[in-house]
Amino acid sequence: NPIAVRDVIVPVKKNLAVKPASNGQAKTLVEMEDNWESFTFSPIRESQVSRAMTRRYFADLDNYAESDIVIVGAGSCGLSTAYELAKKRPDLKIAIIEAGVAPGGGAWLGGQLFSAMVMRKPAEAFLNDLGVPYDDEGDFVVVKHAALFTSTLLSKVLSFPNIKLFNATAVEDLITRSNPTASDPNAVRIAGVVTNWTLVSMHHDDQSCMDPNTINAPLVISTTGHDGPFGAFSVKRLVSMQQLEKLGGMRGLDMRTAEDAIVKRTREVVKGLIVGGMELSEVDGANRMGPTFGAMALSGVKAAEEALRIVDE
Ligand code: AHZ
Repeated sequence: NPIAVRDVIVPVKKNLAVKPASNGQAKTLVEMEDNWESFTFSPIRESQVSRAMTRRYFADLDNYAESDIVIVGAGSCGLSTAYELAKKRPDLKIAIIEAGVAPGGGAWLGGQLFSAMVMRKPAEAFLNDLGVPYDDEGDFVVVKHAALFTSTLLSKVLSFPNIKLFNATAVEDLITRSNPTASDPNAVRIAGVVTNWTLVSMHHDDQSCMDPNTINAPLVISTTGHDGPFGAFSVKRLVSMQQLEKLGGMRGLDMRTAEDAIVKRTREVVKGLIVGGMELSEVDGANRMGPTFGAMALSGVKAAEEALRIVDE
């Protein structure tokens, strides 16, 4: 418990013993064409599917319980950070925790319900690196669909063997260790994250206490976006645990200043916690930028650079 039975499996009397898959050559799609009458899938038993999924998931939970870096939030900034880190350092174990089922945050559309995504120069360098095509409009470039950017970035990030994305999983708290300094005897360093499946996080009020899980990591990079039902998670927690006096609060929209500010200020805010992307606007009181995404990509590049500086210290 608490697991609901959703349907029953109807046993088929014959074929209960599943034969091992044939070792013959895999069929090509062309060979399947015009042969649909004789078409059949390889045999399977339901438990094989369950085990194929759960064995990997629990091995990943075990493996990533000690990670080198945890990235909180898989929006445009978090994914850009992950891409840069994994590209440069295949030796680091990187866990990404994303509260939503669908990773990508606000980067599936360019703005409002429009498709095209705008990036101001010089952020096209990131698109060139990824291999995402764009129209050059002078001082800015336009990707024909934001989903082309996000899906390309996501597919590259997920292909790195040293990255595991735990989606539908929320960071509920930060792990801290006492780290007193001359100016602040109550200072802490961040030493990992406390997680729970998001559906569980959403039901703390109407179910009995459901304790969370944990991931230890010497470095956490938080990119949870600006304040909202889920956003600005880590920096709000820094205030409630008295590691930041207060948040500056994101200011009104000004594309001209917002993007430079976010990239320049991407940094380690409290020992062991780098903040990037729009979450940072809440720390410093930077302007909102609206539907331009260059700062999210380059804040990710800067967050990765800061992280590697700390890791190599
Ligand atoms: O689900 C969130 C989203 O995918 C996830 N997230 C938030 N809280 C979390 C938590 N645990 C795990 N506690 C959490 N995941 O973080 C992701 C944030 O993505 P985003 O796209 O909102 O943020 P970003 O900083 O990568 O990009 C911001 C995009 C915006 S908003 C904006 C404006 O309004 O001005 N402009 C841009 C470019």
